[in-house]
Amino acid sequence: AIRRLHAADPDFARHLDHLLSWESVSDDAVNGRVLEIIKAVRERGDEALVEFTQRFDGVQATTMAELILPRERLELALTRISSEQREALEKAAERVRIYHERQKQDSWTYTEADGTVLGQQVTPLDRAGLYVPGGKAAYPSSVLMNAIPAKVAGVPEVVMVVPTPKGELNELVLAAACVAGVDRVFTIGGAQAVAALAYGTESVPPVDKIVGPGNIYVATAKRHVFGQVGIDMIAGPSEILVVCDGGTDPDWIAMDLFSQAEHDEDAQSILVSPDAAFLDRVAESIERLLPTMERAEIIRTSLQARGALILVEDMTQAMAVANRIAPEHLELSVAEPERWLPAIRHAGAIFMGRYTAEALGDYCAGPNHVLPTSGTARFSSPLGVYDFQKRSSIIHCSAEGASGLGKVASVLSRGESLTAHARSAEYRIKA
Ligand code: HSO
Ligand code: ZN
Repeated sequence: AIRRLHAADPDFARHLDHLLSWESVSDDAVNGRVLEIIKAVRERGDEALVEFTQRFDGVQATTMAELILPRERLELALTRISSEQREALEKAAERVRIYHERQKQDSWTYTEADGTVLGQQVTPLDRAGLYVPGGKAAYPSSVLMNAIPAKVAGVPEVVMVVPTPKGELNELVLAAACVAGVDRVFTIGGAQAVAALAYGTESVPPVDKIVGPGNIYVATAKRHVFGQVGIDMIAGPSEILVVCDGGTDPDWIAMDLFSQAEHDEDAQSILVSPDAAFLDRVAESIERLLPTMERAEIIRTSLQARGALILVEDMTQAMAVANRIAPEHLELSVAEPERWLPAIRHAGAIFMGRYTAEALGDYCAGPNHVLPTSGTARFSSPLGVYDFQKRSSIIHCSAEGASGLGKVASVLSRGESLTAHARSAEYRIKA
């Protein structure tokens, strides 16, 4: 059964800390292997890539040419899926695009009285790399969520890598890549694909930033190439926190908890409510519905290991618990969600009201489903267009402006004993 916690329990804070604690595995053996792989790809390029792909993915290819999918192959994938699937992908992509258009940052300038102009110029990255996992977590929806913001930002080239264990292509993933506007796909994966994207090989162009989820080898490789390229956050297991006032159908809430639990055994699903009888009813729904689930075993393990039903005094206390958890997904399944929204300080995405299932946000509402996990919503934000844009400062001094600023810079630079700085500024001071 899923654990029950009571916020009035004097040990509650300790129990909650324990429940939330999550050690992202860092394994010395994995680290060593990954460093070797990166070194080999840097030194031997395509040759090493092909070798690793044969060895780790069981792929027959003997040249990199066989591991490249042109845009036409993506278009073919679009004809191989059902029209229902195609329409759903296109609808989702359109909504994600419209939402993300709003995130675009624009360049700006302002002019001072003496004619000096100051500003910020926003530019997209030249090239972004998208990692897509091959195995059970190959999500076409994640292709949309990672590639569309890059395209909206104006990134000219989005390169995708996806391993094909035993050479098997996932048509839905390729179709999603097509719809999202991915420019090139390489059927490589693991640390070797990350290394190729970071440093480039004869066939794989080096990118400026690598985004997308992956297994421990991929995550470890991303950490190692950070600095050479940018990376997105390293995602932990998926989480959902539902806050419910007791007025929602308990079956709906149970299924919302399952929807994250089914991602993997380490996923975390928590319900908080001030209504003890409601918690009983949800517990009953969980027991009744669980055996009907295709992924019952994963869900059971996840709920047992990391799930909880938490009884609180009132909604104010529920908000405090939510902020302590800083969840990736927060459902406010209550009568007046707007009333509680201002009290939420930390959450990746907030799902308002009884009708907004998190699953809608995972696929097609519009906002991104790549969100900060493991409490990192305290200091970070959903993946967005801004992750594929950067800013350059603009300074354009008028003669008068340079003269005025020259005096300030001169004093400060002499204070730092940097006389070239001082004289450079002083040359421009009007006599
Ligand atoms: N809930 C996941 C995203 C996803 N759900 C993909 C279904 N497919 C992110 O936490
Ligand atoms: Zn999900």
